[in-house]
Amino acid sequence: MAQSTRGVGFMFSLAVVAIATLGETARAQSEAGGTVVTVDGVQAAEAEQRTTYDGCKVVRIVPRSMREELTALAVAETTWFCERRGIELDLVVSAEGRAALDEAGIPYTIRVDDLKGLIEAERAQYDAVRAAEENGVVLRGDTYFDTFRTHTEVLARVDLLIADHSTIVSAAIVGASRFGRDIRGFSVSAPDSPENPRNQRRQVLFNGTQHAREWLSPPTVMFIAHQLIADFEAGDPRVTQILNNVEVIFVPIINPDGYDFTWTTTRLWRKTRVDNGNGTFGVDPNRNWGFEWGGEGASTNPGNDTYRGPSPFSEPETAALRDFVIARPRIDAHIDFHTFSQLILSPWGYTSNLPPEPVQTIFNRLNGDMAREVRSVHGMTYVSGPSYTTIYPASGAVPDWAFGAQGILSWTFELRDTGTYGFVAPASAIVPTGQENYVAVLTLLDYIGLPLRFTLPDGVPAAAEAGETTSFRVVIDSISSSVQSGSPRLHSRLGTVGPFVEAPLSALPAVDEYLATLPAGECGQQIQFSFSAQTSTGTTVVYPISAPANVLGVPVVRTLYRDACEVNIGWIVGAAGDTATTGVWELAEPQATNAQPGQDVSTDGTRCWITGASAGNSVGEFDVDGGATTLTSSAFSAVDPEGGAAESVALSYWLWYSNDRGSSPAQDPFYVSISSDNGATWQSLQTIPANGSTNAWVRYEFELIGLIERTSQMRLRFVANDAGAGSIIEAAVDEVRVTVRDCTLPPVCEADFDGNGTREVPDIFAFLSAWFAGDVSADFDGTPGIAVPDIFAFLSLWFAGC
Ligand code: 0X9
Ligand code: ZN
Repeated sequence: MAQSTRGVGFMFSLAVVAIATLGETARAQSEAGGTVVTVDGVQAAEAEQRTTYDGCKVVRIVPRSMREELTALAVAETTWFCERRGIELDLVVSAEGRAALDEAGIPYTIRVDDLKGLIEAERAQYDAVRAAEENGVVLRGDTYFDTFRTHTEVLARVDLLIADHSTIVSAAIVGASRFGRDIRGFSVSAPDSPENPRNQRRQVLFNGTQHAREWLSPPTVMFIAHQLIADFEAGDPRVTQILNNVEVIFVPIINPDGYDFTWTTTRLWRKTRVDNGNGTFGVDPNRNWGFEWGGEGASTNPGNDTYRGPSPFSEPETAALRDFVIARPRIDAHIDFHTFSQLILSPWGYTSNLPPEPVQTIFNRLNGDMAREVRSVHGMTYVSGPSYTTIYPASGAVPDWAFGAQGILSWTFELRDTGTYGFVAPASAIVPTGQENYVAVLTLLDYIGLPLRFTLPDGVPAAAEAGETTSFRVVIDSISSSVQSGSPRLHSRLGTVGPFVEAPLSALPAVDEYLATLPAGECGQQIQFSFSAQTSTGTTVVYPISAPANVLGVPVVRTLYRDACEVNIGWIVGAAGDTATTGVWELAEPQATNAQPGQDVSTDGTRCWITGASAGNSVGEFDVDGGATTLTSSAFSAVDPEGGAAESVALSYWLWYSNDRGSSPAQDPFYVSISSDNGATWQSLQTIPANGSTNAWVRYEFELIGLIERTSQMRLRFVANDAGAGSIIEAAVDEVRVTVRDCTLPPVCEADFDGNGTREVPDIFAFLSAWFAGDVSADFDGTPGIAVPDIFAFLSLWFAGC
């Protein structure tokens, strides 16, 4: 991802802003009494002073000077980000605060209009789910993920998991918080056995909730655990393999004092609850870890949201987790779950330097793999990269300590969303967020647990061309072994039966990369395949893990039309009504920004159609502004010269769409229409809804049968629109294809003598006139020559019908 906005304008880390007193919500109004969720162990006094966020909005400010930034921070109730990737600053500001901004002449845009309403709706949702649960207690039911859960409820569920799955789930005690709340979790692994003792397996640690207000974090940790247990118990081969080799440790909440406080009192509390003695409370646990503690991106101001604490590990919570990790030298990997911004962040946070090789490559590859896995589930984009350059400098964060001091591969995950709901995610986000992160962590667990891990960096090819071989990359890597040179194999067959044919994978120059080449197949066939490789000690690993019972597959198609979008073969930019002033479509090599791709998708060439290819000085410089920009493709044919009317013909293209990276995100849909009369009339083909921004290349495929008449004068039209001010809109199109997927030609109906598609009486007359004329087309009896038996042969076909 490009950092085009970094260094532009004014951007100061919170550490610089030592005079700001954020985080105390002293100015946010509090109310006494009211409906208060009582949480075990919380002092009644705390519960009485609920912060109501009356009149508060989340506003986005683009400070033009350090003075403006300081003023904005000083009037804010709290911060609303971690995504400080550019010059924007998102803050929670009350009505008085906004008046102060107005007075100071600091412009702002509204990100969340009714914060109080959002928080109240969240509580109402919880109350409704809780009321429906028997005795208000979280039992063994499936409503657990229907809402957010208190610390007490989370621990009750942990106890149930241990009790209900005692052979695979064990307790894991971390310690206690400053105010005596339990910090504990559990571990999941295959049952202990003499041949495979549990205490010799590798370990991976997942924890949540260093930051109290990030409520999507504990259910995500819990969801991953539940899914792992369920898949293991269902006999899933991949999870079985993983849990035979790895013990996965889950600690859903490591800052329970802060977490309880967000339930009872101040919903947007971030830190721990220690009394700093100067009227302020709390240390940021994620600035308290003792590796390069107190460097860039950590505050010395106790009132600040990123206060590092008086000394490294001054907080019982971080000290307890530190001791827990040190006592477990088999922990190889760790993820600390936060919200929000959809990021996968690897070390370092304290410096822009990159980790040494070969770990740098390992981090890069796993970053990309995990982001790709996330996207494969619900299409969500999680941007990945080293912390410092991907978001901002942060010293004393857990991944730097885990990696720097303990050699553990460690990440910060920032879960959904990108700011629409921010910390106050709807409960309906719990399950999808859990699902997409589950598959991401599986690839990490594969890496830790398997002697060799296979990944396909470009995925399985969408289709293979009839009569041609198809090549794609395979990565085979390992944390513990090395690949026996020459051992990687492709096992493939044409069709779904018969033996698999073995062929070696050829090594590519890039580390751990190989090229697999599928044999040429016939249109309509399915090519099935799997891989194998050996470690240097002779262990064979196959992929997919259950091959040959389960293998991968690629359909063989016949391409009728292809435009790789490298040269303009007749596309038209612009249409009546277009008013866009920047970001007009062009055919060019794209330059990466936060919102647009850095590369096209076709394997040959480097160009694609894009709304302003240039990155410019900021993400908003060359995006679509001022209205619509229309792109109309050249005319193409969707008619198969060899095919029949019922043949399956697919239209496909790759599309990138981004509309959620600016200050008014998710406002504008993107439209695709199709014409079969050379653009005279159009019908809608696809609309990407305002909230459907992909920020990624996605391939779309449409069956044309039943959708539109197939002619030799088809056209596509793509419309990107920037209706509202402040939105960042970027779109790109590449690789337009028309393919025949089902290549079996329709049976010929011989009784339809005139070939008009139906068998009717006129076919008899047509036949008879050919017969009288002595035409060879009237020869139906198999013996040469046109004679009376041909009439009987034709009539019996005609009566039989088609
Ligand atoms: O600032 C943080 O602690 C994290 N963001 S948040 O908005 N959840 O507070 C990001 C920390 C990333 N730092 C490292 N991985 N070093
Ligand atoms: Zn956080």
